[in-house]
Amino acid sequence: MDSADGLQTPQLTFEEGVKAFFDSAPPFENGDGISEKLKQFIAHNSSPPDGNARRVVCVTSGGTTAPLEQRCVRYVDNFSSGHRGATSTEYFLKAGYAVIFLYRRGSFQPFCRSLPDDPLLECFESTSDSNIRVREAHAEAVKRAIIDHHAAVADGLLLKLPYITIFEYLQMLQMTAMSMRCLGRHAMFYLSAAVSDFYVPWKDMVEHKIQSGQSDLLDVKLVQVPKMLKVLREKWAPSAFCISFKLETDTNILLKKASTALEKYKMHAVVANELSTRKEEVVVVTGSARITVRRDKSTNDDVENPLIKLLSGKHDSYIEESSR
Ligand code: PAZ
Repeated sequence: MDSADGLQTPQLTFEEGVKAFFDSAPPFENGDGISEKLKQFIAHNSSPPDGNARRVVCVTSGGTTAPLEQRCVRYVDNFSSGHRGATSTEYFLKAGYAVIFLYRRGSFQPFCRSLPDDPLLECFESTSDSNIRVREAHAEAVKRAIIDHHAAVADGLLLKLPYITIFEYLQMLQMTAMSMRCLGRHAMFYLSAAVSDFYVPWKDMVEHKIQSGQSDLLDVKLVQVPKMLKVLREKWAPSAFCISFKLETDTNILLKKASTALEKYKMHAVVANELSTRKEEVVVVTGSARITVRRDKSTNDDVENPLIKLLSGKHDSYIEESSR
């Protein structure tokens, strides 16, 4: 990449690129508070009052943004509604996992999928005596969302951590992974977030809103985000069971790209999905196997139901391997 003064910046090694990413990131707000929440959540689930230690999965969900200005008005976004992550979280909880839900602020939330777009305004109405009540049509969905969500949080089984930018996402993923190291093979990463491939390093970013009218061209240089899957596997949580996702719009390259990611980042499985059919079917690529998982339309099931059953079974085998 050329620097602003036109000189060539020397190529960084992978490790230098990772260091440069974190060194150049803006300060991580409330890092101590998040670290404390993670510590308590993991301690609670690894030695809970009932004595039954739980597996812990970190589900990443939604898309990261890459800001173009420090006082950000404009940014490059990554498509993801968060539906996959939110739905998967519900099925992981059902399967007995405790879930750290690392999600894009404003994206879909667990247990709220069947609520309308604007739940506050659409689910509630005022009564003649100026009270508020739930509209009959939404009563069941609101009740389920509140009961199931509050139960998961109150029982210490669901920890929700919001991010917006690629900086916040990777800082939190790193912190979460380091906190989960003590769980060894009982930890899982289910990385369904759509993560920026390119970003503007904080130190190269203009402070104020980019002005239009000065030129017909917007000249912004984006740098490749180091592939943190590799760092996660090798350094942050080397014993954890790791699943990443691969999204493509061209089905001709999807499985090849998923196999490459499996090998390159030493994932235990890569879930391949195509944009328009992602809610109908996915292909789980592990070793030389490619397993197609489809949703059961006859029961109006979610594709995440059989997917999480399959992956938690593979996680079982991974844990058992170590005790042989
Ligand atoms: O969030 P969503 O349900 O709308 O979409 C899910 C998804 C397609 C973002 C996810 O399944 C996925 O493939 N994530 C990884 C994207 C990537 O290749 O970077």
